[in-house]
Amino acid sequence: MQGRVVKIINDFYYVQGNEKNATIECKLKGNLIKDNNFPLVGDVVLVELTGEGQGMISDLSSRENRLVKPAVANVDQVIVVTSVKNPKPNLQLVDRLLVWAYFEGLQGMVCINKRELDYQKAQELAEIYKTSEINTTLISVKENDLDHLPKFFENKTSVLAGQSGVGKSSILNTLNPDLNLEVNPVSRKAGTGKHTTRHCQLLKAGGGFLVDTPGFNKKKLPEIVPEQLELAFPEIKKHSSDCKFNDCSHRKEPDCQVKKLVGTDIPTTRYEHFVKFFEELVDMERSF
Ligand SMILES: Nc1nc2c(ncn2[C@@H]2O[C@H](COP(=O)(O)OP(=O)(O)O)[C@@H](O)[C@H]2O)c(=O)[nH]1
Ligand SMILES: [Mg+2]
Ligand SMILES: [Zn+2]
Repeated sequence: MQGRVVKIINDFYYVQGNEKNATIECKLKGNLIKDNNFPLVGDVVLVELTGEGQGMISDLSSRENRLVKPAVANVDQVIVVTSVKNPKPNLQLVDRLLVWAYFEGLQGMVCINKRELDYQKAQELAEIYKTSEINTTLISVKENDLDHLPKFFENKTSVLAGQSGVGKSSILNTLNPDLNLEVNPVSRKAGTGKHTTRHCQLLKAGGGFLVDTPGFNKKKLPEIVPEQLELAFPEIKKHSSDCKFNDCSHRKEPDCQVKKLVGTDIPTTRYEHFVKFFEELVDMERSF
């Protein structure tokens, strides 16, 4: 049978076949070990059944893509989760994660949780990303207001990313109560939450596969040249051909159409993060 690796613990690989099948506990066949061909979570594999709920993995299909952190193969989408408050939204991290998704070749979207804590603020946050032409949705796990979420990840493999404490594990538990993932109160001292999600696995929820990640509060930029950065900012890219200089970096150049639109068509925080990331990339380039 064919299936998908959903979890790896030591040298046991847990493979899920079609929806009705239970997970098969597998070991690897010698040929894969000899060729150093070790499956990752997310890989599509061929399993020879050896007993009730047990088997041997004999082959793996070629990967569409693979992420290093989290280590998952065949991902379609990154859902960047943020909260309206508690913890305070870190929009720079949201934008960083969107840049990361873009350059991994993945679709990126923003999910704003805890909307019940401040409806107006939630709406303002959503406007930022809608203006930027990024798929955005508002939810509240607490008020069970997330029925509209599954349509975004049906039949896809999505990584849930974002600060700890924003409600990633809570989203998964609500969509699939069998998961019973650990949910931790946002730590009061730092308002940042704890890191509780440890090993990476594919979780079935809302008609798709999701990967919960431990909150990463930092993310390095991809290794790109600064001039590529605007590709990940659709609202900036859209106007860059109207700048006077065709190599305009939208920072100090005269007659920059992008700068003119900051605060209207281009949200201020998005522009600020663009400039910040651009300068980080320039520094990275210098250090090569
Ligand atoms: N007020 C409110 N709290 C929520 C909501 N969703 C999750 N939480 C709480 O936020 C805290 C962190 O949730 P958790 O799922 O562990 O976040 P994660 O670190 O992103 O996985 C927990 O105390 C949850 O009960 C929500 O919609 N509203
Ligand atoms: Mg969690
Ligand atoms: Zn410009």
